[in-house]
Amino acid sequence: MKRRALLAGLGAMFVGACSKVANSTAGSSLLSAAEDWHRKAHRALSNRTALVREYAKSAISPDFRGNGSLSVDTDAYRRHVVEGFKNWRLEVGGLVANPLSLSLEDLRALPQRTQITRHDCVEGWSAIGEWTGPQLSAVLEAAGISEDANFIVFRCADTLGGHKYYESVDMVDAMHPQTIIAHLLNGESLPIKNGAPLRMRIERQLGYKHPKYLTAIEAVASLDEIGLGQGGYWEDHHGYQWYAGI
Ligand SMILES: Nc1nc2c(c(=O)[nH]1)N[C@H]1C(S)=C(S)[C@@H](COP(=O)(O)O)O[C@H]1N2
Ligand SMILES: [Mo]
Repeated sequence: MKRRALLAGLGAMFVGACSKVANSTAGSSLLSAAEDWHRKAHRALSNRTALVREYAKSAISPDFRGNGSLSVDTDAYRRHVVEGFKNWRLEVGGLVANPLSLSLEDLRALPQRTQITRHDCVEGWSAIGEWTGPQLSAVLEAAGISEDANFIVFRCADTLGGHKYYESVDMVDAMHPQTIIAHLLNGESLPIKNGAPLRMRIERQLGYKHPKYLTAIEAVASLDEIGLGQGGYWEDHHGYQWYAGI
């Protein structure tokens, strides 16, 4: 829906700009350049909705290594571990009509997607794993996501280097069919090192855009007021690019 709005916006920009210059010869070539640009923008956006490769079970890495935080150093988290995460909640809020507070059971009751994908970390390693969970799009639709939402912010339980971990994506990645809230890795509850009990899989993005220890999902119009305003822990504190598409 956002994609349509964005494309309509791009279209309107060109109608405005092009009607003034279309009558001259120079204007005609300008017009076709603009049309090319528009077509390319359209193509770039439709590429972003394509699926990433999915692998056979035989390709699964024997051990999916952990990276960044390998646990959460709080009493609350240790209590959740002891309780088997039965009191863990995922809050869904921000620009939504019906804020939600979901248990693992609630998430398991939604239609599930299982996908075997390759995770690529910018630090130079990859691993293939089978992830299962509901699509983020289903949760956002259940919450009644507003047309004014441009980004989804993911809040996490851990701190890394003294800062709360968080990340964000735009609506194209949020609504992508392979963007899931994973609670299983290779058919088992997520190991602690891989983000138990919940972590995002945003398969069109590099590893640091897949938040672990997920506590909340927030729909926002702008990232300016979130963290230091760059859209994520790595962007705010280490100068990483916000868009880490693959
Ligand atoms: N909450 C949280 N999410 C995180 C991180 C982290 O430190 N904390 N590290 C990121 C990085 S850099 C990578 S490569 C992956 C690692 O996922 P893994 O531990 O399952 O291998 O998680 C990402 N998500
Ligand atoms: Mo990473």
